[in-house]
Amino acid sequence: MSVNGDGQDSRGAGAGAAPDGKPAFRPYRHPAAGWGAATSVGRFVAREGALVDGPRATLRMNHENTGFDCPGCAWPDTKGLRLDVCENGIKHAAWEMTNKRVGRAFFAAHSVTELAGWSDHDLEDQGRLTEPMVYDPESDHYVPISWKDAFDLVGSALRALDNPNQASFYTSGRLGNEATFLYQLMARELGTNNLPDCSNMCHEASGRALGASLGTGKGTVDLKDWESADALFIFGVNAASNAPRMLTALTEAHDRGAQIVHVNPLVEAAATRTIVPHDFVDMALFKPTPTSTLNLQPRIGGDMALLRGMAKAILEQAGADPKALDQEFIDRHTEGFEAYRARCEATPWEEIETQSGLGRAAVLKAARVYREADRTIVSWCLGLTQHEHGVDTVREIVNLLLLRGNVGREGAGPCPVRGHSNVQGNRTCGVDHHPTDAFLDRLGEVCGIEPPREPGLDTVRTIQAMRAGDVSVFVAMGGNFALAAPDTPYTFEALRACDLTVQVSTKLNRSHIVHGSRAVILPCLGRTEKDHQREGVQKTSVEDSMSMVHLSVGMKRPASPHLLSEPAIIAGMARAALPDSATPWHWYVEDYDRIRDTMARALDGFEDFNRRVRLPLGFRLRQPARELVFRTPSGRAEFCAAALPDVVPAAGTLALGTMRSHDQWNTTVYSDNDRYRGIKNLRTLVFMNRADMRERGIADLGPVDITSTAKDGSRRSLEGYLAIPYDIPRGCAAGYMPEMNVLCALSDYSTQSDQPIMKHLKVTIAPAA
Ligand SMILES: Nc1nc2c(c(=O)[nH]1)N[C@H]1C(S)=C(S)[C@@H](COP(=O)(O)OP(=O)(O)OC[C@H]3O[C@@H](n4cnc5c(=O)[nH]c(N)nc54)[C@H](O)[C@@H]3O)O[C@H]1N2
Ligand SMILES: Nc1nc2c(c(=O)[nH]1)N[C@H]1C(S)=C(S)[C@@H](COP(=O)(O)OP(=O)(O)OC[C@H]3O[C@@H](n4cnc5c(=O)[nH]c(N)nc54)[C@H](O)[C@@H]3O)O[C@H]1N2
Ligand SMILES: [Mo]
Repeated sequence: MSVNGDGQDSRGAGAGAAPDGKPAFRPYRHPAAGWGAATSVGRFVAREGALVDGPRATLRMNHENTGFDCPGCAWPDTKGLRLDVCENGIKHAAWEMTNKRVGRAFFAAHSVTELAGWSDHDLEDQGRLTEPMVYDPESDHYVPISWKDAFDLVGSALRALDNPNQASFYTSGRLGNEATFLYQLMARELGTNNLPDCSNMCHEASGRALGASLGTGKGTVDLKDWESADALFIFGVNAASNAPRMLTALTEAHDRGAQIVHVNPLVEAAATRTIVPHDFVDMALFKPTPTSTLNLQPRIGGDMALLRGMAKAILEQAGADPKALDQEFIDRHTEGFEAYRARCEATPWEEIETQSGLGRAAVLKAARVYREADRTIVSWCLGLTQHEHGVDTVREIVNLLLLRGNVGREGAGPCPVRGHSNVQGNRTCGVDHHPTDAFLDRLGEVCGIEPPREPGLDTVRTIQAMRAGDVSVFVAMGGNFALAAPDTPYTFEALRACDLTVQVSTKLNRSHIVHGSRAVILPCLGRTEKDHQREGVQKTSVEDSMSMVHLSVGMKRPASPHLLSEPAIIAGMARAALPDSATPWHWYVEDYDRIRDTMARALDGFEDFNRRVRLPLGFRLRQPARELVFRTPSGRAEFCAAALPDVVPAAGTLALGTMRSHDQWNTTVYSDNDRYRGIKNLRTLVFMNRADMRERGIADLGPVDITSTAKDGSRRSLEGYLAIPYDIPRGCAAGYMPEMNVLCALSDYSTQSDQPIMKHLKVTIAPAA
């Protein structure tokens, strides 16, 4: 592929591997997981040279406090089932444990301008970073720098700012709780709440909606609830690829006769059948278990109309069947029911059908499943959140649950599927650009600092501020900001406008190549590695999607003797930036128990942290809503009577959602294949309905140009993508992030959540010019 200096061509950022064959599409007809997954793992682990460590490491993954937490997704570990690992978790760990290294010789051999022409896959595939590097503008190379000099450089840049709000501190959801706590303490001691994080791009909408409805920003259910639910509704998640351990829960639910309804414009692999890889008998017999009892394919953005229709049906039935509603629960625990009922009555069925893209019969079918279940869990991921009306949609889930008292009891409740393995813990431990006064008061008191009170910048606003020159120092604890953020060229300009960019990373990526006038790469230990400090080998803690906090301990020899742990890097930067700080930064790093002791005093729910986190399965953070304690203004769970948004694409346009392939971890693309969707050797594609293709004269695998129109009328294009005829509703299209971030205008973020609208771009698609 021809690329310009940014590794981009007219087809977007070159994220993928060089394809090793011709693009091909053949629908996948096998169960999810099973032997396909096992074979893929074998090949992958061998390629990374993690042959010895790969399989052995997985045996140590997700152990009761003696192994490391899977660095992959945030799905909880099944109690007792220590082998509950998955293809993508193993790949993710093996990618970190690779034998490949990128050291000073590599950087001496390749200038940054040259590396800018490499694909993202090739950058990361060089292996683990081994020592701190600084950008040398004279030679256009990264050159080695000592840790001390690197910290001094960061510290002097931070000290030189007129105002601490000219710095912004990003977190990608991998960071352990202890490092997270130190990181936000450093930012606040400096005097800023500029703590953007990756949840600004994934579950911000869920947090805000659950906070407004239930007074807690998290889900209320745990895995035990999954084991006793009668009905499971799974909205907008590609579980077989992105939360594969959910497959275990789905097969168990199916085996005990629960109803499982998947709601997704695409029928993903998890909505068919699976062979759970650790079920050796099923594996040997090729025996799949169904993972779905009903699949509904709404239009993109049509979920809220479906949920509203289900609620309307329940309310209509309540006249004849008083048991359809849990009136006692509604009376005792909720607020706003009458307004919500009126809103449902006033929403005509025709509107529900048009906006959901589903016939009335399908909506009633879903309502019947809900009506007939005593205990219902509704689970969701990005298919619901990355929309303009993501907050209203999640609140509609809660509305529906409240109607039948499905909150605060066993086997029932809302359950967002979080992304990165510790993204939830990051928020709990203080990474929040909009902290509450109560949080800041206590932090200030316990840590003896004067925390800033004005809200900080989130991801979108950090990019705007960098571009405008209002933020000049950007620090990223992990992640790949340049590619993960929307509007790739704009984000690149923003990063380049900085005086200093600091990337704390394990692997080389685009964010090292697109940098400020000054730039440092600070390489850190990965979660799989042993973290030796003065008082011995350290453990860190993480929080999963269901609020379980437990320990993770690395077991592998570090990729290089020069790596530092994330807490040590934060402490190094903090000491250099805050020479007069009374915070005992280095004393904390000598023994993470000391950090935990402070966290126990500063954070709600972390009392007695060091003891409780050492219990065999860790401990569960209190969930007030689970106990029917609602920290809302009314003290009750609050219905939301928002009107349905109009999500029907204008004539000639399509709604396009960006998503991950099976062989990818966010911006890390392992290969150009997407097994469960039947794709080989291709990422520059767009899935379309066959009728939409015919109408536009587009052939199967025919080249097309895609143009998005932003809210402000500005246009962005990708050229030469290949169209794949797919089972997706008319008017809808889908393709891969991060390549398609080129199409997302930075200004197109939700007015409800400030999240970039990554699942609902307004596009036209035409045969390539
Ligand atoms: N292997 C692997 N695991 C991962 C990740 C990874 O990249 N690779 N990423 C992690 C992270 S950070 C996150 S946040 C999660 C993301 O997990 P997902 O939310 O599964 O991520 P996406 O790939 O964006 O898939 C979104 C799903 O939503 C559907 N969808 C799109 N639009 C709509 C809509 O309007 N309505 C409905 N109902 N569905 C819709 C798509 O068809 C797709 O199935 O996964 C985490 N786990
Ligand atoms: N169009 C579109 N864009 C999206 C999305 C979408 O659905 N559509 N999804 C959004 C979502 S949900 C998310 S979460 C973001 C993801 O955004 P990020 O979290 O910023 O990106 P990742 O690709 O997960 O980051 C990968 C990099 O993390 C570093 N890394 C890996 N492990 C560690 C570690 O242990 N420590 C440290 N310090 N670094 C490590 C490696 O250097 C690696 O290159 O992307 C968002 N962007
Ligand atoms: Mo995410």
